[in-house]
Amino acid sequence: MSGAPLRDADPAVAGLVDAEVARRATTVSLIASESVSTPGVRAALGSEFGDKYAEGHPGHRYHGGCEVVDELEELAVARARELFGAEYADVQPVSGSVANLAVYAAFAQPDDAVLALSLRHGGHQTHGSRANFSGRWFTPVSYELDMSDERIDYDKLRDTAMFYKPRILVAGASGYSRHIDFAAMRSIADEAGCILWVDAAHIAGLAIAGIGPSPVEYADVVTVSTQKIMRGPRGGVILGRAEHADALRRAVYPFVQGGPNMAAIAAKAVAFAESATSEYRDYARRVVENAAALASALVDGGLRVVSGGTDNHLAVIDVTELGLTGRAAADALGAAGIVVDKAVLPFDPAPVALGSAFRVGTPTVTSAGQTVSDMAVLAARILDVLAGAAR
Ligand code: DSN
Repeated sequence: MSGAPLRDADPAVAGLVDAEVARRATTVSLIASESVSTPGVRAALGSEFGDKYAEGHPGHRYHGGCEVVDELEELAVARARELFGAEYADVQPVSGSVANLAVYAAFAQPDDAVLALSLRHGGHQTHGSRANFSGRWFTPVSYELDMSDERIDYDKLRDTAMFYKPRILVAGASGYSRHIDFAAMRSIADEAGCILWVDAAHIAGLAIAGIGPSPVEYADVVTVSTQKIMRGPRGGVILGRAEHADALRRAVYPFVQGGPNMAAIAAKAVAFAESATSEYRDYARRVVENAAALASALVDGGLRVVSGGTDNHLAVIDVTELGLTGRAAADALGAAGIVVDKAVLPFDPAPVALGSAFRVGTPTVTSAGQTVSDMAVLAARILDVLAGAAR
């Protein structure tokens, strides 16, 4: 309890911070779900707000001394509602996954059917994986991509929804590179009589920049992660229609969470303000341009990109033709300083642990100022490394 700076107080942790800084400086991150938090976000995240307990919501706290954090949370909520165009916002969820848990708590009872994109076709573990609460406590039903174009087949999805009549229809993915037709999703949910939840963790940062469709006007509830394209702190947000406000509020606190991380809420408020600027919109546009350029250069180099390309910040690259597994490709690229995630193809015959693909995303390289011409260089290096690994 020396009060000394980190380097003196804990040389071991300080050394690991240095090692992570060095790792970042010497590698290129193409992890689609990562970006680089801004200096303002980092300052807020390290602020005194992190020490304050504030169970409850503004005006209704369990703890004393919450006058300032009430003001802070109200500011963050107002900014979130304005930025996303939402009737209701809760900025307390500590992560996207926890925000998702709160959505189940608000709208579903144990064993209710929840219809979502299959994990193997680009969905997320909180959308019904048996290894996750969502698959253990609820009844997961999946839809898949169409085999011919590797895109969502909305007619087939409608038939599936009408057959199962789920409690919730989930739109949103971790590995889908095409715009989702939220209007079609709304009409399917209406016909099947279910809640439409859009997990916009990946694409929210594009929607607020006017790039790609915004889910808010169509969905009953939308979940967002602030650390992805938005360059905010690690954390979640729930947006919803006013009619669902009470259920969503109670689902977050007291059902799922105790005291929120007020420093993260401060950092989210900063990120919301920064994301409302023309500078941010320009960055988001460049994220998408870079993803398209990277995917197209990889295709020109002989690789297949799932669905033939990308509309957003990510692409899934098939390495079957090289005789590599996704894991071998990701390992080879990692050893060459290019950090990617291994991935599975839709209809992948390989086990999930290996996969036949890798996923790339461009928020981090774009945050670092890289442009379309840098993507050509990066693609050439990726092709070189994979050719070496395939020998
Ligand atoms: N872990 C995230 C991803 O990489 O897609 C999902 O939230």
